Amino acid sequence: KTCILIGAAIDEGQRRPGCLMGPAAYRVAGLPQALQELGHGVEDRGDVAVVPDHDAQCPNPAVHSLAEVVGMANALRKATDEALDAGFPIIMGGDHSLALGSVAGAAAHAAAKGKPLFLLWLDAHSDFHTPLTTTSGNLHGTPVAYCTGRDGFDAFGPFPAPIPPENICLFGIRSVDPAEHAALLNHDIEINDMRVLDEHGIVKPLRDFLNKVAAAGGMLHVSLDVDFLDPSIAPAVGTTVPGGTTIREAHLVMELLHESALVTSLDLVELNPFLDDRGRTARLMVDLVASLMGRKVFDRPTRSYSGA
Ligand code: DIR
Ligand code: MN
Ligand code: MN
Ligand code: MN
Repeated sequence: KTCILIGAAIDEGQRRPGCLMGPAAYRVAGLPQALQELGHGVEDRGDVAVVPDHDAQCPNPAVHSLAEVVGMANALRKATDEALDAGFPIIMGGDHSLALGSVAGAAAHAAAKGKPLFLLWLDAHSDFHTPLTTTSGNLHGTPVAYCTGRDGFDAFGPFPAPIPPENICLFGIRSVDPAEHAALLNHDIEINDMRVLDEHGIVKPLRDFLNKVAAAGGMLHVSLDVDFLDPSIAPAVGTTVPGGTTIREAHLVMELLHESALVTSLDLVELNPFLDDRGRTARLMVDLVASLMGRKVFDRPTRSYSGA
């Protein structure tokens, strides 16, 4: 595979400065080398240039930094769509507001190819606010809602090909705001919160979803928020929530994704290197990407995802 690295240096989708150093931290932590060691080609396209959209408007006064977030979304939508023509895009964030662009780019690409797009959201949070319902005003809490085509995103333009809620899988969530909770009850999104993972483990819920993707012949975008991981192993994130996944669980997710051969694009989001402890979170994220891209201790017969 040719991995296309795209830097999305944005931290305005939330209020704690530092995520804009994420792309640099992934490079310092050796992401390009790890991919090369696995035999992949690597093309680093640098950090995308952002032109803030100062005409962007939103009726909710809580929302902040709309111009910058819309500017990043516009740039990343194009960059991700183009990168999908050339290889496997890995978007190095940056806070989760970047997914307002990356997933839109993947959706545009999938629509042009006549394929359905599926979305796997590895996160402590559901990110299902709209700009109209958010009380924090932090747009990193909104991308899943945008992907389904919900109202309130006028400043971003229409989502290219809204993703049917049943093609979206939230995985690892354990922090949901009241407005998100109410909206999720009205949408058929697959919700694997930590309770589900505690009860059934990682494998069954993830394989069920992957079988759905395979049966539909779909493309699969994976969005990995650092806070999917437990804060004890991944401290470099502004919104830690206790009770996250362990190192073993996270690697297992990545290995299952690799074996499925279904993943077509990836976001790495919310890493705040300023909060890290000697780079351990950045290095863990690099190791997880390596598992997703084929690193393993021993080869095992690959399970096929036929949708059966
Ligand atoms: C919270 C924050 N639900 C909000 N969530 C996120 O501000 O809307 N943290 N996405 O990572
Ligand atoms: Mn998130
Ligand atoms: Mn394309
Ligand atoms: Mn989160």
